[in-house]
Amino acid sequence: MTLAPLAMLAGIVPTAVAALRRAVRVGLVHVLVLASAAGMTVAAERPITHTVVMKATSYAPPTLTVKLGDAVLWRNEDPFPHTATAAGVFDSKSIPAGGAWKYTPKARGEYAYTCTFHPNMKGTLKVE
Ligand SMILES: [Cu+2]
Repeated sequence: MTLAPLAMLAGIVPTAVAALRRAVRVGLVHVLVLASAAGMTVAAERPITHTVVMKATSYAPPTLTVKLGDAVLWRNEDPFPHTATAAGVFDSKSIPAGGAWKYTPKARGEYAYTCTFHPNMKGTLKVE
């Protein structure tokens, strides 16, 4: 009478243990997947260089958002010079036709800039 439940228990316990082992393995796999996903995110957040094209007397894109540590390259594709100038913050001076100027923002903030030769050219650099 007491042997039957014991036998049942003996059959169930190894099954339960196996199920538990499986669950732990699956959990470990999830932890590894999450860790590698986090690793990829860290890799994607390394400083990069963004490009703003100066063409047809405008900046493209007109608004650019970067992370602190990233660099911005203004590339002049017009046949005449431009500047990227945020008074008191940064000033490319004259960038000749076909030329470029690279700048790495020093602080977070939102910087409106313009071209000193063409005041209608307006851009915004957001640094997060
Ligand atoms: Cu200009």
